Amino acid sequence: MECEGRTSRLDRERVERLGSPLARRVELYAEVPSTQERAKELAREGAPHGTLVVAGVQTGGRGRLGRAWSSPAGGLWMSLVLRPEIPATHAPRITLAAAVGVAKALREMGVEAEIKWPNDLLVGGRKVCGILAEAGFGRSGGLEFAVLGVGINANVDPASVEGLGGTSLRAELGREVDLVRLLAAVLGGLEVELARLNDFEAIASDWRLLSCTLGRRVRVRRAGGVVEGLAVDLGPDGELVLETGDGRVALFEGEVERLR
Ligand code: BT5
Repeated sequence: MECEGRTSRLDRERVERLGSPLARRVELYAEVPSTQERAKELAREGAPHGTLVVAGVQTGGRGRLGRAWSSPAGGLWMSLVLRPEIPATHAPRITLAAAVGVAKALREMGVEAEIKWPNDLLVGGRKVCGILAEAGFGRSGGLEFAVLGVGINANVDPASVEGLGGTSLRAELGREVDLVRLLAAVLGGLEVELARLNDFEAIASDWRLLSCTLGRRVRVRRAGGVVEGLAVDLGPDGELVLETGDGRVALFEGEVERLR
């Protein structure tokens, strides 16, 4: 099966020839409700580490907290089944590692991607990629699997994401992106970062360098209300540390807005 993007396509043979340890098993769809849901199904059925689900279009793509993720033709919509050997408490590191790995891959392609805490990749302040990591725990509480979803607006029509504050690689680079090459670069970046999940400081220091959140005054909306302050650091569990008028506050979830 082949999936038509706009002019690039996800060619099954080329995807299978990637030879990445993160593409040991591949399911490729022209269209699927959500690669994330499909990968979770596979993970629960025992699919091995490195099972990749990739689609040309998603009709029910989603982000965090059940939000919709727009996934028209031309994008790279993918989810990976991971079985990392890390304690369950380290699961939040997967999101950070993935943001670093994908940001580096995009930079190698000439796109100045920056990480907005916790999981967005922006170019010039516009979102080009969303990352969603979800963990599955065993009965004993150990981390059984993680499903890592990455959605990249590669060659999507900019008009379809502009209203969402998004941009596309094609708009930034002024040319079409080869989706299989992009996939290879992303898998390569992820492989490097995921191999060092037990070395949080290495990932965190790269995250800090790539971040567009640290050093800024921000307003964060979260379940407990709104907090404003100076974003000063990334904590050991991926939390954003804010310096506020009432001292330091660590945030584990929320939406960041930059203040001028
Ligand atoms: C995310 O959520 O950024 C994670 C998105 C993960 C998508 C991938 S695609 C492959 C896999 N399969 C899935 O079903 N999901 C994963 P969040 O931080 O909650 O951001 C969602 C918000 O981003 C939405 O509420 C919109 O405002 C905005 N948005 C939606 N689609 C967008 C797009 N294509 N480009 C830019 N922004 C978008």
